[in-house]
Amino acid sequence: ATSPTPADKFSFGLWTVGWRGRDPFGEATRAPLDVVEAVERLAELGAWGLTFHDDDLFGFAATDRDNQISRLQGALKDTGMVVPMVTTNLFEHPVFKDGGFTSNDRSVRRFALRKVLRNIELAAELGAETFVLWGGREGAEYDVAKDVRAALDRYRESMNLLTQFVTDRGYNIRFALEPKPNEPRGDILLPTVGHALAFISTLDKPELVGLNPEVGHEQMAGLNFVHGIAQALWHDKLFHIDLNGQRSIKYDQDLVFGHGDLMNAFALVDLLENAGYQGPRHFDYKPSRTEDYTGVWDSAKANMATYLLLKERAAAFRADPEVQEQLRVAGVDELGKPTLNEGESYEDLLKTDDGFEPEKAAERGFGFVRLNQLAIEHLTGAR
Ligand code: 3MF
Ligand code: MG
Ligand code: MG
Ligand code: MG
Repeated sequence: ATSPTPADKFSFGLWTVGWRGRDPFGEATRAPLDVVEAVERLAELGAWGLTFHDDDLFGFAATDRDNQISRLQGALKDTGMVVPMVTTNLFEHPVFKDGGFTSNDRSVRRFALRKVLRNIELAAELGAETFVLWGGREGAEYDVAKDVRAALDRYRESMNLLTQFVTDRGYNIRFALEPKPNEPRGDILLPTVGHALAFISTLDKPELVGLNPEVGHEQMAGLNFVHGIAQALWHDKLFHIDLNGQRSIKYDQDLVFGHGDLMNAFALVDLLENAGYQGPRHFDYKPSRTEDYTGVWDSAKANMATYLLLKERAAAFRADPEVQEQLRVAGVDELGKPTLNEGESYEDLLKTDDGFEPEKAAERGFGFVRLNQLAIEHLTGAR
């Protein structure tokens, strides 16, 4: 059950398996990875798709752009892999040190937009249906150095331009914003799922813009990722997802999926599999710096294996009659029932004395702990 197939829709960023282990304190620990090898290896492991930033494939200078694109296309053709999502790098080159779309320098903002427009053309050519934007440098270290309201105006101006562009060109592409609270900037704009959802509702074409939430990013802010994803689904805004692992509020760890908060990962897979999410299961992780290439491919495999294990465990949890009984005791289904009767008004409600006794109702034990223990027993394979 832990052998992935393309039907599972597992995809990986080229920058994930291709991460060379460079961090703020140390040099790279691994040699560069060629895109053709990345596609071939991932295909062998049962993945379905590869995603990339413009700079991952042909570098910022883009001197070898056409050749690299055709080498990628060749590998896709040979393996049957697809490119479901393309993204852009507006964070690495020093020109973006104060941001891309929201740099205080207007000439940088114009350059950033041109860079993105070009990469959207490439995304369309490769058949990608999602274009992710992670604004890692859209932020500040100093409160007096960034007019946040003006920055949001510029962010909106950029998103409105991009949605107009794909509409005019007839591209079948939607955008997914990726929130992150901090790192590399001291504070990043649109720091959480909730901030990004509110921003999207102010755009010209909100239907073309959704989210690409990342497990570790919400957890870096101390938030519950499953709650964030549930709300994104509720708003119909879960266009894409970055799966990985994070252990509490600290730097962005990008561990293998499930190697952080395993219980939250279990609940996440349960939610994704039962809420009708049809999009890619995309891994944005970093093979730890301690690993050689054997460790890189083992870790790529581990992401998919963990997802499939959790999917199997979640299905067993749902099918267990004891769990079903405990869900009933806990009132989990009861919350699905509207609070008022059909056609009932607040006047009716005010008039009704349904004999409710607060003291009596307060005696109810919800049995949530027993329910959670049943989840743990399924998760650990004890049931
Ligand atoms: C950084 C990230 C990014 C984004 C990517 C967009 C480099 O913390 O998560 O990875 O995911 O830029 O897809
Ligand atoms: Mg990240
Ligand atoms: Mg991360
Ligand atoms: Mg990410």
